[in-house]
Amino acid sequence: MALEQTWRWFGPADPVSLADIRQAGATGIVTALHHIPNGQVWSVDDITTRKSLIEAGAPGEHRLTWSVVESIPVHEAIKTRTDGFQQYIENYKESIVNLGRCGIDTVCYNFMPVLDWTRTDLDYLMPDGSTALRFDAAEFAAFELFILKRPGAEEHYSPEQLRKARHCFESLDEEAARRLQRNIIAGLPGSEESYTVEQFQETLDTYKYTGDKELRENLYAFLREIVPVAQDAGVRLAIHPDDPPYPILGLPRVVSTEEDARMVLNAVDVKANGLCFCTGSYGVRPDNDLVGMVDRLGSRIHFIHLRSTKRDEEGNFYEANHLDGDVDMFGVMSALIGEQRRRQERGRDDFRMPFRPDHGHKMLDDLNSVKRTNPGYTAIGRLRGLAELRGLMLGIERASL
Ligand code: DNO
Repeated sequence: MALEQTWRWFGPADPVSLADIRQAGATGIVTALHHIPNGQVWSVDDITTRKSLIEAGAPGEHRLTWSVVESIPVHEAIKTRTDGFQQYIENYKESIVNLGRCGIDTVCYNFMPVLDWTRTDLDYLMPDGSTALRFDAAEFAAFELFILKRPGAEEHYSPEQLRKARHCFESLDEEAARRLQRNIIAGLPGSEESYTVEQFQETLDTYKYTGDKELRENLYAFLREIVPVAQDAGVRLAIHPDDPPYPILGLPRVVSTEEDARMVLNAVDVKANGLCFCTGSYGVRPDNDLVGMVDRLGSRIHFIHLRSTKRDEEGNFYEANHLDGDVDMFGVMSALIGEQRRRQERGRDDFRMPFRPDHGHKMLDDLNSVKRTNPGYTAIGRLRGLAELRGLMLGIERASL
């Protein structure tokens, strides 16, 4: 046995095709119905059509399966529990039931306010000539303070941070400032939302009455409604952590630490309520002990994102190669394989533990080609990541037989 090797695919328009994924050696596809607007029901028809496209293959061709849904986006009204939220929850339930009927049993989602993942630089030059995604705290502050001009933002920064942010802003030419704004609010792949500066501030304002406590309550109230439905439908839910895993833009953050994850699991204490264990997101915080998290929370990890970041004390980080950076990938992989063995020994039927190489550098032909790959979701960088992780997995499994 081994963990299931999966790959994120953004649908028929993804420049990295199903045929490419087959050659990368992944067997599971991670995807979503990106064309359905947030909040609307995924019908059985739509799901079946996509599933057939993924699972069709010429005779003799190695077969792909739709392994994980990433993501059914959670409508903002559910997070703030404002106008229309009840209907959006009903729609969410219906989508889960429909997925279960189509035999798709793992659904990833997140509960990050307004923005899904956030980076400031999508082309950070690495010493080997490839480029990585990066979060630069001073650039982010420059955007928040001088481009967005968020009221009250200064209070969240120290005098030193304010100085650095101003210096950073003053060094940006018009194009660089536009690029920074676009990177932050125009929507990274999979985020489904895209804003202008005005719309962005308006959306931030909708969190005026939703602080940390309220967001947690709204998440748990959402879970109390959807988890029983998922459990009956044979679907496992996997919440993705906050990325980056600390508050930004004055917004609440409730899935950043081990304690947060444990509270989510305890809110509805059944197997269907589980985690997406993203080492790249949790790993940005030095106080998250990733290997210990797998040991302690592993029985509820339904989906895994493997990626490493390299952080510094100022809150900056870049995405390192999968086996470099701050994440102890050997330790994490060993713990995950241990968890899978425990599941098998206990006769659990959910020992298919899907992981995907999360993100990858832009490298080789992807650097110069006319092909526009989605930031982080290049073919070759992820291929390198998957190959390294697969080798690590095989080595650990063989060595511990
Ligand atoms: C970024 C992704 C996230 C993730 C969502 C899950 O690359 O890991 O966008 O898909 O947060 O809902």
